[in-house]
Amino acid sequence: SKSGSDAAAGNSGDSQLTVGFAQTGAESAWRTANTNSLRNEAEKRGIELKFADGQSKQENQIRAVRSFIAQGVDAIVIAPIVETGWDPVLREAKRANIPVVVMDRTVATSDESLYAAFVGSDFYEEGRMAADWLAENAGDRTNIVELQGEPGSAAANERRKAFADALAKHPNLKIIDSQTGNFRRAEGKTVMEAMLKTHGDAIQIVYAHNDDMALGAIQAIEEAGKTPGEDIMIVSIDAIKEAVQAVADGKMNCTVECNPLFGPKIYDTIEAILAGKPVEKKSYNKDELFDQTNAAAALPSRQY
Ligand code: GYE
Repeated sequence: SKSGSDAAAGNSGDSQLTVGFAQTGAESAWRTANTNSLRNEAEKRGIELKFADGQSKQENQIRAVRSFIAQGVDAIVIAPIVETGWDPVLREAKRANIPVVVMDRTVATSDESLYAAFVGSDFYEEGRMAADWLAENAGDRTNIVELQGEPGSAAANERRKAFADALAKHPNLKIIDSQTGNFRRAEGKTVMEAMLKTHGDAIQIVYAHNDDMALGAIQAIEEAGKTPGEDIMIVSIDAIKEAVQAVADGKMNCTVECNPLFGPKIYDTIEAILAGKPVEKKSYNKDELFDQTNAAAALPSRQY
C-alpha cells in the first residue's frame, strides 16, 4: 500500500504514516460504521492502516497492540473492549515511544500518561439522557427491563450507572430485570424472549444499551404478539439509521445518538501528536436525541 497513492501525491514512502488499529470486533452496526470511518479516512489521507479485529476478546487486542509495537508503527489506536487490564501493554507502547490514542471506550488506568489522548463519547451523559426522556414520556408505565452491553465495557458500565442514578430521582420508574445482550442483535432478541416468558405483561419499558439489542428485542416483542413502541416502550442508544427509522415508524420511542464517525478526529489527533503539537487529553462528541418529534426529519441526513 506504500506505492499507489504516494506516487500520485508525490510523497516518498518514508513520509507515509502507519497506524495500527486494535478494534473490538464487529458486534454491532455502530461498530461497522466506526471501522469504515477509520478505514475511509486513512485512505483519503494516504495513511497506511493496519487493522486488527479483536473478535470481542481483550487478549486478541493486546496481542495486536504488541504486534504493532514490534512492527514499529507510528501510532496505535485502541477501542478497548473492557476498561481494565491495559496498563502493561500501554507501558510497552510508551517505552517504545509509540503514542496510543484510546478511542470510543475509556480505559481505567492509574497512570493517565500511558496514553496520549482519548477521543470518544460521554456514555454517562447518554444514559442520563435516556432516563430523563423516560421520566418525561413514560406516562403511567413504570416497569423497565434493561439490556446491557458487553460486561466490563465502559459503554455498558456508564450507561448502566447513569440510568440508575437518574432513576433514583424518579421512584415511579423501576428496573425489574437487567441482563446482558453483549451489544448484539441476536442476543438482544433471545434475552428479550426469555424476559417476556418470565415477566409477561409486567414489562412496560425496554432500556437497551444499544440499538442492535433494541432491534432484536423488537423482533421478540412482535413474535410474542405485542406491539413495540405501544404495548412496550423502547429506548436505546446509538441512533444508527435503522433505529432512527424505527423511531419514525413508531416501533421504537427514542434513541440517543452516539456518533461512531471518529476517522477525521482520530487522524487529526495523531498528526498533531506526531508534530509535537498540544492535543486535548480527552475529547467528547456532543450527542443528540431522536424521538417521534424529530426522527423522520433527521433521517435523510443520518450518516450511519
Ligand atoms: O454503543 C455499541 C457498540 O462502545 C459506544 O459499542 C460503543 C458501543 C456502541 O457495540 O453499539
